[in-house]
Amino acid sequence: MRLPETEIGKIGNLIEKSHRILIFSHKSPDGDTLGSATALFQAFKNMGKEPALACVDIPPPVYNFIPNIRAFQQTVEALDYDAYFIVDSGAYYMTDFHTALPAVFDKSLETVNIDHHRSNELFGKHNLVVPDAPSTTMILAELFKTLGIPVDRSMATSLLTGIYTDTGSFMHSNTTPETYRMAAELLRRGANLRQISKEIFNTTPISTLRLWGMVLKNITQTNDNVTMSVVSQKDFERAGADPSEMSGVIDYVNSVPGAKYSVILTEQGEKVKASLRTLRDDVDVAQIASQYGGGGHIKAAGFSIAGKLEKEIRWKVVDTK
Ligand SMILES: [Mn+2]
Repeated sequence: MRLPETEIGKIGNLIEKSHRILIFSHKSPDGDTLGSATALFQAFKNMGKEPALACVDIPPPVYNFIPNIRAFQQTVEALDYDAYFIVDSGAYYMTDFHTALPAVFDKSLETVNIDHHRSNELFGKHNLVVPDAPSTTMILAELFKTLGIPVDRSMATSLLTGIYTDTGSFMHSNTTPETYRMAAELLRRGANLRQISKEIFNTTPISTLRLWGMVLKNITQTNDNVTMSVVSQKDFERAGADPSEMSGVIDYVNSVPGAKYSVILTEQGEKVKASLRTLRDDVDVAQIASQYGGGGHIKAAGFSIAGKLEKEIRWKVVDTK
């Protein structure tokens, strides 16, 4: 993993001269976007600056252990900051602030886009996009090192959370020797591994277990060896669960031996969201997702289309218009 030097220099200068800095996480936030944003927040606080955090959605309770997580605001009053950081967001619409705050995405402000999605649209004035990084927090850990910004205990926990969640606890193929080395360094700096593993991997609310039960019950295999499952709006209601509780179940669906890839279709309002995963080296799910206007990584991607799920002999997506 190499950081582009000229971009690093510019971002370093921007940090130096900025005092009030707003950091955006993406909608439906995960451990990586929340870990990235809170690590930056703490770094800026330690430097005597005035950072703020924004995310359209309230972070799911499972991430309550992340330092600074309660500082997230769901609305932004005015664009009167010196700099804006957008983390772990592959496209301008991922923060869901593009309608309310279009100026953040037209390069007229001092915006920094830090991300590891191959499909990143480079919407920032500055773009630190490293597609082979396993997580955005990994890019930030490197950035802090390069710029000589000290990583304290709280930042270490935030950064390790992103590495943990985006590598599926060091099990996904994006895990490299460098990932382990960085994790070791973050542990040395006091990252709270026990809390991360307990809260994220060993805590499952009953509503989540009920929801996963429905996902597993609905599994089918297509003729061309794709493992598929679906969750309807009704399933969420029956389980008393919300869409954020889907996180993790795809790894079970994606464990069928020899499957080409797996996909879970989730009905969310007037949209159907698809999550794709593969364990095969000859399949690129980012490319499949891009055919439907989505994107992501080679082994983990997704897209979303307007429509509802309707059960026939097989599940299919129908247009509601
Ligand atoms: Mn990520």
